[in-house]
Amino acid sequence: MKNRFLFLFCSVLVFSGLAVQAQQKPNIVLIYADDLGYGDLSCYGATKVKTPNIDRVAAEGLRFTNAHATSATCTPSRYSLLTGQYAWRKTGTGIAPGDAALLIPTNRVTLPGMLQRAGYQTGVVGKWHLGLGPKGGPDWNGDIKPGPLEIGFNYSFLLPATGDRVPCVYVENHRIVGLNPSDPVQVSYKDPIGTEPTGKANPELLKMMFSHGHDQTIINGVSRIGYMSGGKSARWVDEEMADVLTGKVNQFIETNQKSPFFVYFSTHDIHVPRMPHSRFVGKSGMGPRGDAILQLDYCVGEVMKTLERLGLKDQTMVIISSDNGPVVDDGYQDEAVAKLGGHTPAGPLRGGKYSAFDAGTRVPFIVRWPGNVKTGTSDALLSQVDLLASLAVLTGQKVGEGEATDSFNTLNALLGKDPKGRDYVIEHALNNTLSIRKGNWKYIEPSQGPVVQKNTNTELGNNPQPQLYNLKTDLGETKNVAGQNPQVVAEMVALLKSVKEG
Ligand code: NG6
Ligand code: CA
Repeated sequence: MKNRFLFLFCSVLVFSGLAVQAQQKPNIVLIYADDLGYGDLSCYGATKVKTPNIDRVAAEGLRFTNAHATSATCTPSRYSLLTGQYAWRKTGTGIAPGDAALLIPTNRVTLPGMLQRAGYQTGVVGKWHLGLGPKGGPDWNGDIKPGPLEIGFNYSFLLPATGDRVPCVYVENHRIVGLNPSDPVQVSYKDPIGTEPTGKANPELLKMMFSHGHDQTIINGVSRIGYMSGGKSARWVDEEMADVLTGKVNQFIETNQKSPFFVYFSTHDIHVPRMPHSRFVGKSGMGPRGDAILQLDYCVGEVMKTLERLGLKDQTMVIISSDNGPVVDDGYQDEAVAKLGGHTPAGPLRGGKYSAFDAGTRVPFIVRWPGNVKTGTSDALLSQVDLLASLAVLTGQKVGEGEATDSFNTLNALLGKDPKGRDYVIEHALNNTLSIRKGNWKYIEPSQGPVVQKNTNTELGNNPQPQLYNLKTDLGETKNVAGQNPQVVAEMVALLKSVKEG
């Protein structure tokens, strides 16, 4: 009798546990901005530019002050986000050329693949920059695979690499959109291809002049990195890109509204070339960089409206973040420097995109899921590499032994229940310099890399000596206190060594 009672009692527990778990599978919308800095949003203290839609998401959700991309550039950050592994463990995961092969192995657990197993419909829309196709690069005029569909996405609509790299066409699932087979796309990152003008030879044809690099094939009046010929009917129009991508995200949400869905909206904004729609031109007073921030904010608003219209706003977890820190002049003369007007893209932090200083990787990070994520601000230490393990716990999935080994479950921090978060975070910069954030400390390992990247005017944070900063008293990393704290330095060296070997 007693046993039967116990059995019943346990069944009720198990049953109600499952019920809770089923309810807890929210839709997940991950809006991943490009090069958006810690100080670029008004909810993060910007006063010269206003981002009301993103601010609303933050006001209704949780805004993190100490969240990090894993790297100060795009490709490695995205690699880590999707695989739960630090990109620096694998060679060839630096900024990828536009004709790179798919960097993510197809036999490994990925964030979308894990969610697919949990019953999600998974989609990616926007910048990819993780390579496509087999070794040697993709067949642009045939089936472009392997790609997102082979690593766990049900749907993809991509800029193959970046807005400033050829080929300047959209790829939907396995095919270039709108390609005329009699005008095949050809791409080269070595020698010029075709007869089309380049920025270098014909600068008079440009709508926007380059400042460094970006002087190869001209597409839509903007010269790019790399050479391209053909595919005339398929070429994108930069000024329409934000609307095109947002439309695809909204369509994906609409199509999949009945099943749990995960959509990775990887915006082109606010990366170069900054060519916002005419609706935004001149509206920020800060030139195209500021106008692109307004455009990004608008896109977030449009996605939120779609969720609202479909009655999904409260059963959807919305995450907004960025792949790396900010850069002002990233290769085009777009007045970003001249019109900055007192705006501080990195907020109080030092460095920026490419840098080992904190602005390289400390980025905006906002989570909204009413009733489940606390509202307010959290100082918990968070890393994007943990999304895989954390969302696996949220959706009741197991990550196998030896898989996604750098990804830790920090779900409670994400939900606002744990104010501390991770014990430490590893950051990776352009020259492969690694740093650690732990407690109040920031340690940057010795590096022979350049101190400053002149073209972008970025302090890279490289120093042949070990650097240690106390971010509690010196958030701007101005005073290297490694000499005064040999014990702390030794601990950091040991920790970094163990993570590298792990
Ligand atoms: C750099 C490009 C820069 C940008 C970056 C990648 C030059 C001179 N600079 O090499 O413009 O494209 O790569 O940015 O070519 S990221 O956000 O995708 O990492
Ligand atoms: Ca980026």
